[in-house]
Amino acid sequence: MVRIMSSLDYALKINELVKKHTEWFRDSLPMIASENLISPMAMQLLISDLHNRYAEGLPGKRYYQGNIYVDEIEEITTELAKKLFRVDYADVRPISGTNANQAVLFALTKPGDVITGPPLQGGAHISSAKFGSVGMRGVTKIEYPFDVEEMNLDIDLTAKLIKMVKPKVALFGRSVFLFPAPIKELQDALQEAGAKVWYDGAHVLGLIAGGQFQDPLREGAHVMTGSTHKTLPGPQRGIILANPPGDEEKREKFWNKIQRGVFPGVISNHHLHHMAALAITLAEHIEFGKKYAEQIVRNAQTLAQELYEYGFKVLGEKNGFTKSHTILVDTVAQGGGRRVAEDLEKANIICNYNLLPYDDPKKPRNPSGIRLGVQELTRLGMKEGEMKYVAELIKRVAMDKEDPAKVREDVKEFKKEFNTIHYCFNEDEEAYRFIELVK
Ligand code: DSN
Repeated sequence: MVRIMSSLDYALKINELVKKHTEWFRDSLPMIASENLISPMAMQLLISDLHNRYAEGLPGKRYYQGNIYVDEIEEITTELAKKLFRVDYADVRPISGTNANQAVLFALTKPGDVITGPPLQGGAHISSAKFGSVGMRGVTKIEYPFDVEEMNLDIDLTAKLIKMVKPKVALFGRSVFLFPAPIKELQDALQEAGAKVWYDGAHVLGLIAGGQFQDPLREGAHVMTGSTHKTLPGPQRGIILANPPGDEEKREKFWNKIQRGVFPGVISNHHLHHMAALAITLAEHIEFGKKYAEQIVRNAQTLAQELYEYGFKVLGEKNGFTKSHTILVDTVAQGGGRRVAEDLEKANIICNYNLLPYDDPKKPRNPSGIRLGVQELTRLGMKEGEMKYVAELIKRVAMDKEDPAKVREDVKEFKKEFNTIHYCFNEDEEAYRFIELVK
């Protein structure tokens, strides 16, 4: 007999699925380069009353009553962002990295403008694509030439392109971001073109804040966008930071445009519970970010070296594989990116298949590579020794073609020792928490 599910049954089913998901991640090695674990103190604020409320505009200039404490929270969050990133201008209202990118596009471009940016198969974020936010704004992006051996932009050709195109905005930053963007090296070309320089730091925000990777706003970028839940291990949210060009009046004008791009440009309410959680993350990163960022980079370099020694084709060899949290591996010899990523998932090693610079961007479903990120494993307390074992587990699945179910048992056993959160206040609390639905 087919039993018809009631609404409550569906609610309980969702509860059960969330529980299963949480347990699965507890028993896995999460290695998606864009994810992380929020700290216990920040997590608590996500279920506060702030979740239920609205605030539009800026502190002291709202369109709703009831924002007395919200205003203070927003002011503190903004100050913490300025302190962490050593900037005069910060907007903590965007609700995601893409949303922050949309706000900048609204502020700095108009339909019909031309901008320049990295190519999709060279790791550019989807929001900069023709079918993403850039295209939706009616803006055309001309792609920088990419050097596969350097795993970075071809500096000479990029300089020529910028001088020729004279883009309104020159975009840097990627979602597969192994090495710093050559903003310093391109300064002459950027100035000659009179371009506004925008850096999408979503992936590497926590590294930048921790003094690793590069320092875009002091290397020539005028504005930096980011999401706050990748190497910066906070709530799912976005941020905009700026070092605008010119005198005081020009700087203020530039910043006002950005802030109008945020509201009323691309958001209404800005998810206040996430904003309060972000304040905790920023405070924690001021305290622990340097050590965390340093360990992330050491871990990524160790994992890359180990995989390389096992015979994997790890990209970026010429420059030491990576200077960030990310590693890119060409897995054609092991059956292709998709096949390897799916086998790894069966072994509870979670990563994603990824386009490589020489892949056809029109075929994103069957690319040659996998992307691995170590920021979450580092957050769980793993160091270089553990990275060597992670490389061995990956090799057993991808290279030796061992039964993923067998490897999964070893992953689960290994992971038991690494399920508490580090680099935050209240260290050593349980990482993968599940809150039962009230029945
Ligand atoms: N594109 C996502 C990633 O890098 O995984 C983030 O937006």
